[in-house]
Order: sequence, then C-alpha cells, then structure tokens
Amino acid sequence: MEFKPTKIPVPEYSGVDKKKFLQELYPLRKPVVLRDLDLGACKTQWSLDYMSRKGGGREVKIHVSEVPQMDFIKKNFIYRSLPFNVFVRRAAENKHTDFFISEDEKYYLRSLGEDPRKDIADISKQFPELATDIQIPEFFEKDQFFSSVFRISSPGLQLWTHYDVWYISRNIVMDNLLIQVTGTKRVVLYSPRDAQYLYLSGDKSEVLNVDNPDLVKYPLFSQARRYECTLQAGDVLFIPALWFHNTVAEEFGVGINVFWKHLPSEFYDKTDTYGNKDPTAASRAVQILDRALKTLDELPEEYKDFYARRMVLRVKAKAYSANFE
Ligand SMILES: O=C(O)CCC(=O)C(=O)O
Repeated sequence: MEFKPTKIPVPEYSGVDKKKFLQELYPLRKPVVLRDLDLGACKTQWSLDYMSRKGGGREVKIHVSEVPQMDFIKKNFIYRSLPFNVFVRRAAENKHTDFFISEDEKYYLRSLGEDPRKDIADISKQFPELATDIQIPEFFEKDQFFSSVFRISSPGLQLWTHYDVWYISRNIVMDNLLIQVTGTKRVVLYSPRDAQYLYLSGDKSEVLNVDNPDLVKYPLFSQARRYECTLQAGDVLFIPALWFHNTVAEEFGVGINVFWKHLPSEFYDKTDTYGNKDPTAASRAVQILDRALKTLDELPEEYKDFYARRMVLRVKAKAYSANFE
C-alpha cells in the first residue's frame, strides 16, 4: 500500500520582529518558518572557500555513513575527525577521492564544545572568525542562551527523527531556532502529542524512513500528523521544545541552530553541556514508571495485564486532558 500522508505546511512569516514573535507566534508552541530576517553577512559570505579559510584547521568530530539515511539507533555510521577546512570541502562533494568508507559516503557535523563533557557548543568560542558573520535573531534574553551549534550536511543526508533532549546528569529540553544559512533543507516535524505513533527509543523514533515507512512493523505511524517545510538559504525554523524533527539536506548546506532555555532555571541541569535533557521532574517520573512496570512483573500474567491496563487509563486521564494541539 502506498503511503501518502497528509502534509500540514508549517506556516511561513516574513519580517517578524521580536515583539511579533514573542507575542503572537511563540505562545502557540508550534513550529514556524521565519523568512527575511537579518542574519548578517553569512548568507552572502559563506562560500566554500571562505568557510574553509575562516574556519581553519580546527579538528571536528563528524558522523560518516555509507548511506544517506543516518540511523542513530542501529548506529549505521562511524565517528571520524577531520580538520574543519578539509571537512567542509569533502561534505560539499558528491563523490570523494579521499574517503573513510566509500566514495559515496555522507558526512554530518554537529559541532561540540572543546571538551564535550564540560563545554557547551558555542560557535562564538569554537569558530570566532565565522561567528562574527552571523547575527542570531534576538528572540530570547541573553541569559536564556544555551548553545549555538553548526549543522553541516552532505547533499542528501537525512537525520533520524528525534526531539532535542540533552543529558549530562539529568535530562533537559530547550527551544530551538534552526538557521539555514546556505543550501536547501526539507524538515518534517511531528507534534509531541503524536509521540505514541512514533515508536520511540528514548528521544529517537525507530521509524527511519518517514516517506516510505514499514507499516507492517510500525502500523501506528500512519496516524502521526506530518508537518513539513522546506528551508531555503536564509530561512529560520522555530522548533519548540519536544517537537520531533527529521531533516533532509537537499543539497550541501550549512546551518546553525541555537538552543535556549524557555522554562524557569530550576527546571534545568547546570551540568548539561549538550543542552538536551528532559526536565528533572520528567526524568524522575519516567524512572518511577519504570519501577512500577517492573513491580508488575511480580504478578501472574493475567493480573499483570489487568493492572497495566488500569495504569494506562490513569496515564491517559493525565496526558490527554490538556487542551492544546
Ligand atoms: O539541521 C539539521 O540537519 C538537524 C537540526 C537539528 O536536529 C536540530 O536543530 O536540533
């Protein structure tokens, strides 16, 4: 059976200022594409030559895979290090003469802090010479800033469906502005309310192929509402915390995303250098649920099923009561 999901277009706005964003768009907690924002010189300056010259020979850790669909659950990629200037040139190629696995291999960079366990990714620290070219939209207060991350992909590279949750000693979630500086990128998004259709393994969906999913293995997936947009160079996508996203680089492209903390500070973990953890109370609740489910194992099968169903009803009464999309 052919899979033809209804595509819900992500709304697009031009010329949005901080006031309009904060008063009209942000409170909806839904993704929006923002066009024609002033992003500084990066949009016109960031040619391959310029990027490699200014980014220099600093080592970056990259994902390398033989196929365009990267799968974090099955780990169909390897990590390698390259000098930034070598990496960007290779990432822009369709076929490689120098390669790790094959001439068709694909690259993906998600930049990290100096010591990823301690330092937060911040392009103004790791790539100061490029960072001065980009003006990050000031849609949040300075003290809410968490990190800025380079996202550089080979043509065709598809990143697995996930939501952004960061772990250092507990989990934390953040709002996200994905700034597509060069290249075109398709983004498919799913609401946190459709999490039950996404076959989650932690923060990632097991359904790798969102365009042609295995509906025998993942029958509920067809119920997930598919939001979609195509980002052109210079577009900015607001991805609210907890929204799932899957990206395909339609051509070589450079993106930067900015995470910021939108909940009061007590919700966040100070040791979270990646910035992708669930709020503490959420992590605790999930641990308690795991313990409760383990306790059910002490019962005979029939009783276990009965009490598990009663628990589901209680969870449903909690989870589906809020009146938001
Ligand atoms: O740009 C991409 O390829 C992925 C972006 C992403 O996953 C993010 O901004 O959290």
